[in-house]
Amino acid sequence: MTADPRLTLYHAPMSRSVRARWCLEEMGLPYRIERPNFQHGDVGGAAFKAVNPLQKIPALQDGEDILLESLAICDYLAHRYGPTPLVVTPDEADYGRYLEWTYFGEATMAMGVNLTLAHTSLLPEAHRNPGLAKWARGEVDKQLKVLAERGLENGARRFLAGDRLTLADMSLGYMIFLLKIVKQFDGAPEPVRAYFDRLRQLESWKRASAD
Ligand SMILES: N[C@@H](CCC(=O)N[C@@H](CS)C(=O)NCC(=O)O)C(=O)O
Repeated sequence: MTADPRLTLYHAPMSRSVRARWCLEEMGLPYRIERPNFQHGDVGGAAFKAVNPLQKIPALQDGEDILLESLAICDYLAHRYGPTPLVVTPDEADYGRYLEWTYFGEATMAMGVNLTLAHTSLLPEAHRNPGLAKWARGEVDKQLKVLAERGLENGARRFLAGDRLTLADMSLGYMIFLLKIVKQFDGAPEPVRAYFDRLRQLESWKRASAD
């Protein structure tokens, strides 16, 4: 009989828990999935507030501890249960760009992507603001251009740092995934589209994003 896994991921398809699950899959760690009811504004109902008072997905339970924030969860798994090639270490040449792109996914890109998503799909039509949607989409376009030119060096780089899959790709890959879901990715620069095609062929991505 196998023991219950120590790690539990609170997950919803297409949400940021895909990042955490991608990391778990890539590292081959045993985990259990909990699926709170993903109702916007009241995820998991009142009971889920004990896990995440903001009622957001993902959350990771490790024994008695609960950790929030998708990229913090990835960083935690990589360091607590690593070592893993998913991390670029300070002695490697690409350490700086690894940090830059890992943070970029949530700190810079999320605002434009979230507003695009909200004002093109998520909100009821009467609450959408076309001007805001246009502005947000413009920000995202600039970011995708920078991702193509500075991040992927116009296709010369297969991954963002260290010439291998890292947490930086998990950070950005998920943002691109969101844009695709809301049909805002078609006009993206070619190196970014080719990059996402590479990512989504990975078995770990397929398992993380399947359901
Ligand atoms: N910065 C957080 C964002 C968490 C977040 O906003 N999660 C979304 C799904 S991607 C959510 O739970 N939304 C439900 C809601 O807002 O009601 C992270 O990276 O974990």
